Amino acid sequence: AAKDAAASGAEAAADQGAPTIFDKIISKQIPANIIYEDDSALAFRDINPQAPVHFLVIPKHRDGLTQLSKCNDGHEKVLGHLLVVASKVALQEGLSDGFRVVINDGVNGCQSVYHLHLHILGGRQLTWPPG
Ligand code: IU
Repeated sequence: AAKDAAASGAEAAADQGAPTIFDKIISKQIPANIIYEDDSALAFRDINPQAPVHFLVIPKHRDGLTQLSKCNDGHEKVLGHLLVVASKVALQEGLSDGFRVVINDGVNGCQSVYHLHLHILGGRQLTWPPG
């Protein structure tokens, strides 16, 4: 219940445009292991990796995308770009035998940071279904 309350609080803050920890990574206020950057996307290694390779791809301009379920038709270009970046960086990271892309959405999806992000996991045989 405490975790749910915390998640709802984070969601509410982000919806109001409050900076998230990822905004601070984008602005280089806090350090991250950045492995790819362009005008609209950033990829960096997850601080708590769940696989030998685990990185996140995020939009630099959140533009209302606190979570996937807040997207609209105007987000098609950036959403497509994030997937292209995910694939390019996965190959750059040596994941030629395959990888997984995950977007956690909301409380039931175990989302903890309300700034849209793709998880890319690989470097070992992954299992299915996820928890
Ligand atoms: P989630 O899908 O919102 O649960 O994922 C958030 C991820 O962000 C999670 O895997 C964290 O380990 C990761 N992360 C990070 O890489 N750097 C940070 O400063 C913070 C979280 I806070």
